[in-house]
Amino acid sequence: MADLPAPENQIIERFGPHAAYVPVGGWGAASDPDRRVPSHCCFCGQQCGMILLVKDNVIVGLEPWEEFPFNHGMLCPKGVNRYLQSGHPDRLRAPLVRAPNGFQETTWDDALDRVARAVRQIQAEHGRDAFAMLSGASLITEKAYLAGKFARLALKTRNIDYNGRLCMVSAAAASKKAFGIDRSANPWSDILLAECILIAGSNTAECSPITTDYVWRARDSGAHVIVVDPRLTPIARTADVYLPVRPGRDAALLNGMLHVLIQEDLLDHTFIRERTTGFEQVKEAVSHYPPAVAAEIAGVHAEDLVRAARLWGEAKTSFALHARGIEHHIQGVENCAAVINLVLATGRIGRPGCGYGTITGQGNGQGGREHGQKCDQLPGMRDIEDPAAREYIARVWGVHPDEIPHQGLTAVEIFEAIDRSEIRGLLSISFNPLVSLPDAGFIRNCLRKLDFYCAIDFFLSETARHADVVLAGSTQEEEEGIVTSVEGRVIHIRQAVEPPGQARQDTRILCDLAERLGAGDKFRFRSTREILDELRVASRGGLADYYGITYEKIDRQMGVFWPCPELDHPGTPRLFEDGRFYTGDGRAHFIPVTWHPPAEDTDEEYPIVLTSGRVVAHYLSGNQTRRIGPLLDQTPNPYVEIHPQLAAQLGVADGEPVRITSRRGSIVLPASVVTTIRPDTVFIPYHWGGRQSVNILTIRALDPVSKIPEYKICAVKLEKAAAGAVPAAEIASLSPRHHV
Ligand SMILES: Nc1nc2c(c(=O)[nH]1)N[C@H]1C(S)=C(S)[C@@H](COP(=O)(O)OP(=O)(O)OC[C@H]3O[C@@H](n4cnc5c(=O)[nH]c(N)nc54)[C@H](O)[C@@H]3O)O[C@H]1N2
Ligand SMILES: Nc1nc2c(c(=O)[nH]1)N[C@H]1C(S)=C(S)[C@@H](COP(=O)(O)OP(=O)(O)OC[C@H]3O[C@@H](n4cnc5c(=O)[nH]c(N)nc54)[C@H](O)[C@@H]3O)O[C@H]1N2
Ligand code: SF4
Ligand SMILES: [Mo]
Repeated sequence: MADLPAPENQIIERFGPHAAYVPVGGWGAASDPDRRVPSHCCFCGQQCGMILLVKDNVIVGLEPWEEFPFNHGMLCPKGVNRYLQSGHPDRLRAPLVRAPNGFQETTWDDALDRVARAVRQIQAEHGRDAFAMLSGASLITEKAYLAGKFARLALKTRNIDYNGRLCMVSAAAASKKAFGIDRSANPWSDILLAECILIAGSNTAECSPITTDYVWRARDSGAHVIVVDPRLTPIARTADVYLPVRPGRDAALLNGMLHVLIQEDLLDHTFIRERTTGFEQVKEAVSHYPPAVAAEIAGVHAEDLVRAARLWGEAKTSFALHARGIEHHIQGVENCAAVINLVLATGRIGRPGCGYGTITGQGNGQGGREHGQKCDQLPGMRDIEDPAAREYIARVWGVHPDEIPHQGLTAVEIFEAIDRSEIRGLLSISFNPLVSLPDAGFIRNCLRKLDFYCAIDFFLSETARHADVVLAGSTQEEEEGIVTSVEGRVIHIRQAVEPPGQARQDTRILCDLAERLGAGDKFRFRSTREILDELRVASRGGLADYYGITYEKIDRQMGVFWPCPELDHPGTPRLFEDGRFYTGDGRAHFIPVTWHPPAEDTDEEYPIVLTSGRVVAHYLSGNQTRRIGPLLDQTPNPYVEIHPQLAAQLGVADGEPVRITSRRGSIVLPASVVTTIRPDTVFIPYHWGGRQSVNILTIRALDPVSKIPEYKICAVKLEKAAAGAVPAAEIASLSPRHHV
């Protein structure tokens, strides 16, 4: 593999170490490729445009795609290094079956027959819903749509859910309630026009690096920035007001800000009267949060809270952004609603420079939550329990409405049903739950209880190591398709290479399995284009209407924002411009919020708050980025961020091992002593498995509405550990065999 270009060949933008780069001359083996394929990053929801350089069926390098309007050629370190995934020696090249000493390769016929046999046997003995499916939002939308249809018509199970359940669902539920639709309301160009930007629970610079560029460009034009985060993240360092909230106290803090807006009459009364419902109830709810009370609960200074409220209230335009920091809570939906209440009270939505959005996480975090791989959803963002929706989708699929199973269990609930032996078989695609779900000890036991487990992946993940059959699937760049980015912009993923060896395209695997399960006639797709054509019709008339979206139109327009109901419709970059919302009454709905404590608050025995999240170099469970040398070098191992005061109490110096224990388990990690975290809180990045996994400690507590886990808070105790107690990366059993 070629070396990275020397630093002098890079223009490192002003962003410092967590930078977005514009490479000069490209990355990797930029010379003499067979083809240049303009496409998008396979990682996060920013979905940066980039030109893939292909030689001999391998992506060997990248060039900036300057014309793509979202990122103008800029990439973060993950994007810059993504090409190293192609042709990787760890790549699964044939299906695997469990053998006495690990896995052995087999033929596709044998592997698929085994899966079909297991499905039939388990369903005959325990009922159809005893076989479950888990899917993912890294998948292109065609695959996501196919997964939902496959579960309902081929597996005939109600139990399908997806990894967006760990990610997007709190924001989705709040947006659906307040606006009647679940999409960021604005194109990101509106950020540039905002006078005030509120960022709550988002490590923007590391996790949505291109969004940082928008925020900082707005700042250069005079915008004020407010950041709410228990850690002084890179974006927080450049904020006008930084509110170092104690984890799990956002609802009180945000209610406190609205209290100030009401008291100081910084409201848009006309908007509230003509375009909304429910303000009086919200006014009553926030009356209990005067600044002193809210600040006391939130662990911030009351003056800062008031200053933040005034900056928001006095601005003429504004943009509110939030991410998992306020969403990964048992109060996740209410936290999002509390942000929306600020937006509605000041009437700042549906106009240039006036916006709101959750920052989507996974590559297809948006498109992956629209077309039916959620347990409660049918394509087009339709409700699976709505009789009209069932009837419409049944017609598109050529079945009777009664043949579509009803709502099933969510991701964590599926594991709880496995624990109760109600679910006996599992098929997963694009999901690594052993690393990513909370309470990893429990999840591991569930995997052991399964009668049969099949994983579809292109790298052997920690979870796939528990499988009976592993099907060698495809990466993002191995099938043509669409993805919907953070802005709601539908973009075109071009196929750059074919799957290597015997590996197969994910869509073909699902269609082949459907054939063996007796549903082949519903899965006769010869290409993803044919899947998109069916999806367009299936979504027609739904909230997420894609009928007017084709690959060619996306190419012509550099993306199409949905809804796009007709072929000659240009798409809808900014929602609600006509003043109407997608709710039954056409108005936006205020939602009253009352703060309540987290599922597991600190006490004498477990006195410290543990929170978790990400670093710039790694992606999600790390199954992809831990195999890429430059990214692994940047952050080779997890660590625990500790404030110097707490470190002194523990007698721990930077780099020394610390044992972190919760009621569910215990791990040892090196201390990273930093002044950028609250002294009552520690932080661990979650991209590692085995004994390095923070999810050994986290709690299996769910938001009652969205069913998202409370990853962002549990109670722990810390002690200095013996020298040498930090586990080495578990190379043989749990970590990648090679990295390139
Ligand atoms: N580098 C990188 N980028 C990614 C990803 C990745 O794995 N790596 N994953 C993508 C995905 S799927 C997602 S979901 C996004 C996630 O993007 P983010 O949500 O920005 O990332 P996190 O690190 O999960 O958490 C964000 C911040 O929440 C803060 N926080 C913790 N508890 C609280 C709290 O109670 N209140 C508040 N206000 N803040 C709190 C943390 O200190 C952290 O800085 O990133 C996407 N982009
Ligand atoms: N403690 C803690 N835990 C967390 C979080 C946190 O902040 N703290 N964040 C949560 C969040 S927001 C998220 S999104 C989840 C993510 O958790 P997961 O979804 O489990 O993590 P991924 O690494 O995306 O796992 C996806 C798997 O899909 C594979 N894959 C990717 N693309 C494709 C494809 O096109 N086809 C196929 N067949 N396979 C593919 C990858 O190789 C990988 O093995 O983690 C959650 N877990
Ligand atoms: S990981 Fe996200 S920000 Fe980084 S290059 Fe890829 S899409 Fe862009
Ligand atoms: Mo996520």
